[in-house]
Amino acid sequence: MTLFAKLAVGTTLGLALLTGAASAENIKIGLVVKSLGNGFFEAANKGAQEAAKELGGVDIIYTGPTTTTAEGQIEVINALIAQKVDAIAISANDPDAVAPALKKAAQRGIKVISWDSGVNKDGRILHLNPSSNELIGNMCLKLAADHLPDGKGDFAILSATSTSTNQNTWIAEMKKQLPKYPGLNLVTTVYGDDLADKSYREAQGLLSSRPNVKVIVAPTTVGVLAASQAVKDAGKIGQVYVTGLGLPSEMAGAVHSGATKQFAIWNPIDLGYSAAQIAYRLVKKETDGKPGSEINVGRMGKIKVGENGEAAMADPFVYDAKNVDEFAKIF
Ligand code: RAM
Repeated sequence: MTLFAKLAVGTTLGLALLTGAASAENIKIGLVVKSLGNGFFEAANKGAQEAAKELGGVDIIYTGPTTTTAEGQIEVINALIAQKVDAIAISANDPDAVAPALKKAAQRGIKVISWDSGVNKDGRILHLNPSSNELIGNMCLKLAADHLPDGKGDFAILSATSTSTNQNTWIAEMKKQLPKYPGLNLVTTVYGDDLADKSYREAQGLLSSRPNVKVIVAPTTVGVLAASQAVKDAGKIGQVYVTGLGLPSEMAGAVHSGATKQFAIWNPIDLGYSAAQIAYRLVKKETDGKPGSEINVGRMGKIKVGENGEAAMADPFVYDAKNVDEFAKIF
């Protein structure tokens, strides 16, 4: 580009006149989610759209399968390759199964990152965690202990799918850190696949087959909502508590009914915003995203990629009867 063209870029007119239609095309970022219809991902999309608006010349293609399967995501990835997107930012239903399709995308010059739920190292440039995995694991245990008298009793985990990278990582962290909470006894882990009805049935199953379980910990926004509904419908409020990771907008009712006292989450809008920012910076070659690099993420500041090729956004926050309504208006 000539100096004159460079100066002209930035005014729409100059861009159209001097660089032609092809390069005036917007940068296309495919934001692939575990499944459509999940409020958490809808909030993340809000943030991604915000980043696109701020950066200018960016289209976010919000997409995902209708159910939380890797097969569904592979189809979506192939469709994005055919659309010739510039970047794919995926929250994966399986760390391995989606990798070959993502490698194909990378071979065609598409910048691939994972966020929220990771893809194995060879399938992406970097992975953006919402927060430190260790911290999330500890927080889930602390929330469970805080719902029990003297922090003592049986609890069960209601997770998303059994192949979900983020939930599996957090559950592994919970198991690792359990010795810090000697009163807590983990009896079982069940999977609701981030589907409202399956999660509800799994929670019902826990209530009937595990009468000693006093707390259900669901490290998924879909699971925690379904479990609190199941506890309420079973008339077990005050006997069994539900906690974990939830959206204030979805969990306000559960807090007010007493099905949960507290739950946690990071800001999903910020997470989607950050994922879109990172994808954009990679497309623009402002960063290579390699371990050790620092990436500009707009209003979120800078994010550093660790030696393991992963970065973390911010700490989770705890919601209870005092603050849930205020945040319910946001996400
Ligand atoms: C669900 C999804 C998502 C997870 C949140 C906490 O919406 O499983 O991946 O990060 O819960």
